Amino acid sequence: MRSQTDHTPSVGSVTDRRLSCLLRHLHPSPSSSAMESDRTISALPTSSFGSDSVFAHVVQGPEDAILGVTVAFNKDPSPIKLNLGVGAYRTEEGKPLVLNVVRKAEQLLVNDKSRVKEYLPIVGLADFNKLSAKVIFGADSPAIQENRVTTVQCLSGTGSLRVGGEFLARNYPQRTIYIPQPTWGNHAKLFPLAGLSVKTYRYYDPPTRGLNFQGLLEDLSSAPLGAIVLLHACAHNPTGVDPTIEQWEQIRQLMRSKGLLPFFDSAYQGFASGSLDADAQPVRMFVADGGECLVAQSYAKNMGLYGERVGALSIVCKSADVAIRVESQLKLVIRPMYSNPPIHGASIVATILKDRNMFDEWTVELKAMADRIISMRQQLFEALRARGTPGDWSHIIKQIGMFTFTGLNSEQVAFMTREYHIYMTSDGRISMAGLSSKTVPHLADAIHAAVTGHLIAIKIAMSSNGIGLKLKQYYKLLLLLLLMESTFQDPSTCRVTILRLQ
Ligand code: PLA
Repeated sequence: MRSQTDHTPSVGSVTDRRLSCLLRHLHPSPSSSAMESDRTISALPTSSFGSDSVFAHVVQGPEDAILGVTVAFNKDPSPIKLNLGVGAYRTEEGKPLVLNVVRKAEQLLVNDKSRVKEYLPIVGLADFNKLSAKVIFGADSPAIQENRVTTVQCLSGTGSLRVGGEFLARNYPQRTIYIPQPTWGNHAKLFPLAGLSVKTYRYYDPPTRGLNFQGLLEDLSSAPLGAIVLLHACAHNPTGVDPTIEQWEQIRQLMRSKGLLPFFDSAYQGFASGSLDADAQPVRMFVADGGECLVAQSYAKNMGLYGERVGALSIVCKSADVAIRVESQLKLVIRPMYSNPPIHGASIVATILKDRNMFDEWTVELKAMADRIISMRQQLFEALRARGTPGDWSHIIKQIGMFTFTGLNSEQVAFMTREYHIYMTSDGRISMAGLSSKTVPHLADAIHAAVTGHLIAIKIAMSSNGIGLKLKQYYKLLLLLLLMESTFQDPSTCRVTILRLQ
C-alpha cells in the first residue's frame, strides 16, 4: 500500500510514466539508471554524450593545389608577401578590381524596385543564356539563328564543365574524355565525378616551352572514334601556350574526320588578346563547319565576377529539335544537383550584354586588363634580362593569357616562398594578373636567386675537385655547402656536392 505522502506516481497512466521517468533522472539510483543511460548513449552514436566522433576515422584531406596557395598566403604575416597562385586579376596597386560597368549594372539592379528574388527556371535567366551564346559564337552565328544551340546558366566555368560532363555520361555513348597534358588541375577531378573516364593527350613540350603539336595530333589520331576532347578555347592554363589558327584548323579537320566531340573550356575569353571575338575564333571555327560541340563559359575573369559564380554551358546540335531534347536532359542533370542557379550575377551580365553602351564599356575595361597583363610580361622579362639571370626567358613574353609557366621546379618555388614570401603553384605557374610594376623587381630578384643559387652551389663543389684542400678548409667548405643546401633544398645539387667533395 502507498502512503498519502508517497508522491511517486503509479505506473498506470502515460502521464504517470513520464513523471516517473523524470524523477528517475532527478534521483538516479546507481544500480539501474546509470547503466540504462549508458545503453541509451551507445545506441545513439551521434549524441553529444558519446566519447568518439562517428567521423573519427576521417583523414585530413590535402589542400587544393591552387586554392591552397591562397590559404598559405593568408597565414603569412610578412608585409612583402605576394600571391601569384590563383588566377585573379589585381590592379597596379595590388587590389582586386570590380569593373566600373559591373558597379553601374549593380546600381541599376538595386534601383529597379520591380525586381524580385524568385527562383530562376532550372536553366537560368533566359536573357543571360541568349546573350552568352552570342558572346561566344558571335552575334550572327548561323547555329544560333537556326536554334541549334541550347544554353543553360551554370555555376561559373566549373559548374558548366560539371553539368556538361554529367550530361555526356548519361546521354553520349563514348564516356572517355581526353584532356591536355598538363591542364587546369580540376579537370582531372571533376570529369570522373561526372561519370566520364579521363585520358590525356600530349600538349606541352618542356624543352621548347611551346606546343607539342606533333604529339597532340598523334594522340588525337589514336583516340577511339567519338571520344570527347577537352580543348582550352584560348589562353591555355597553365602553359599560356595556344595553337596558332593554322594549327587549330588542322586539329579541327583531324577531330571531325575521327568523329571526336569537342568540349571547349572558355574561361578566359578576352583575356588572351584583349578581344572577345579574336579569342573565340577557335570555337567559331568548329561551329562554322556545322558539327556539334560543347562550350563551358565563365564570366569569372573577363567580367571580374569570380565569387558571383556566373557561367554558361552551350551545346551546339545539328538541328533545333535535337537541341530542345538536349535541353530537357540538361534540366534533369541540374535539378537534383542544385535545383536552379543564382540570380544576381547572371542579372549583372545580362544588364551589361543587353545595353550597347555598357557592352562597349565592358570591352574597353577588358582590353585594359589584358593589356596590363601583357605589359607585366614585358616588365618581368626585362627585369630578368637586366639581372643577367641565366636561361632563356623569352617564353614569358611569348606565352599568352593570365599565366606564365616559368619552368621553375618545385624546389625553386618552395625557396621563393620561404625566402621571398612569393606564393605560386608548385608547378612553376605564376599569375601575371597578380603582378604590378611595383612587385616585378621583387619577383625578378626571387627568380634570379632561385636559379643562380643552385648554380653557385654546383660551381663551388666542382671547383673544389682536384684542389688539394687541407682538412680544415675542407670542413669549412662542407659546412658552407650544407648551409647552402639547406637554403636551396635541391636534392640533385646535394648529390653533386657530396660526390665531388669525397
Ligand atoms: N577552366 C579553366 C581552364 C580555369 O583556369 C578555371 C579557373 C576554370 C575553368 C574555372 O573557373 P570558374 O569556375 O571560377 O569560372 N582557374 C583559376 C581558379 C583561375 C581556380 O583554380 O579555380 C586558376 O587559378 O587556375
